[in-house]
Amino acid sequence: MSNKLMHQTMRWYGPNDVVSLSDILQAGCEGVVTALHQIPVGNVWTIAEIEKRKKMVEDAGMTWTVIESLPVSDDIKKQSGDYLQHIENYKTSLRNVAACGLKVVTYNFMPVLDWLRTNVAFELPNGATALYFERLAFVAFDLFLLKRPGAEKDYKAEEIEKATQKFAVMTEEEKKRVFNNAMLGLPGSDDAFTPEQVLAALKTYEGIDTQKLKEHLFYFLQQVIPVAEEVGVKMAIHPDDPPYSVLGLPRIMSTEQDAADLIEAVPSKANGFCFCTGSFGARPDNDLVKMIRRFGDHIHFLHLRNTKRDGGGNFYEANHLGGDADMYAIVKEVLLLMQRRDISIPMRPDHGHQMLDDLKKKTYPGYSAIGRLKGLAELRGVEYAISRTI
Ligand code: DNO
Repeated sequence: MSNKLMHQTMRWYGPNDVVSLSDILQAGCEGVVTALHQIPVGNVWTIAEIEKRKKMVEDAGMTWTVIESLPVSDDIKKQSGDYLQHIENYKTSLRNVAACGLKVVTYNFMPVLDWLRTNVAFELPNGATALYFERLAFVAFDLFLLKRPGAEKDYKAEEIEKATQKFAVMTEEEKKRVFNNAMLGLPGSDDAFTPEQVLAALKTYEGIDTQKLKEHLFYFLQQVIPVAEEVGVKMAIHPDDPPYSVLGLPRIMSTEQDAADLIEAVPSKANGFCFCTGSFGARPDNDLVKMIRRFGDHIHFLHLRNTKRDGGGNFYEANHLGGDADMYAIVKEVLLLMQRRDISIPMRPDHGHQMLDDLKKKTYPGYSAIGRLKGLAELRGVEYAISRTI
């Protein structure tokens, strides 16, 4: 019997991406994961725009397998302003993507910022670079660079003390780097946020705690999941990255309990996950294999990535087969899951080191061609080997 293998993809940021569709095809991908970043968040994705992007991918010999992301507006997350209209627009977009034959839609419910790192070019001993989150540098950024009002309430006295010491010895260049990295705009955009914009956006979340944000997520899902079911689309929430509160903002998709709450709130196969082993894996209390087993029926897309944590709340992005996550056990569990469900789940090697010729290029942080190709090739080998023995 031949076992089903994962459907291999890479993220493509669109026509402006320095990594071309041909590069992705050569890496061995069958599909790409992309989004219409040019459409403002909250607006409808029209069939014409979706078809245009789909054709580009298909002309290059691949399929547009997953949308990452169809973003959810901050108004929906806060239930403010035009949020009801945005939800209606989201439903229309779901109908439109389904009409174009697309089946999986990734989104996240992180307020204001998407993923966050303090250094996007952390030099590894071998000369390649990785994405890095350094807790004290982040605390120092929050307290002394962003100067968020009330920030000191979110940290322990000891942590503030250490961050103060750290800040005192940080060079101007380091300060600038932490600042710029924390202010990076949304994926697919080259525009960074300004501190004023971030502080103003944070202020609009006053009064929205974890409980409220979860209620807003569940309300959103109650509205859109019936449409997703009707048109045959699977929704896949991406976990918080990093998986805990940052800048005083609530985070609600960080733990196994959060994942269980999501499904319980709107029980449907169309309500599921983009299971990101890098994001969930940055917390030592998330047992990734157990979570795949528990939520398997709701896993519609996989981000395979590995992080290496230390005791101090820091982590860097390790090799795909290195780091704290047991990639062998994860891939094996995914193979068993696909065997049981008799499907092929789309995956992408999430992020990659900047290495070799790519060190000279400017790609979106984490999205170089060679580093991801290396990750994909290693994962593919592990998967192939395990598939022959189960
Ligand atoms: C970062 C990505 C995230 C992800 C979104 C999904 O590299 O994993 O930006 O695409 O959070 O909505």
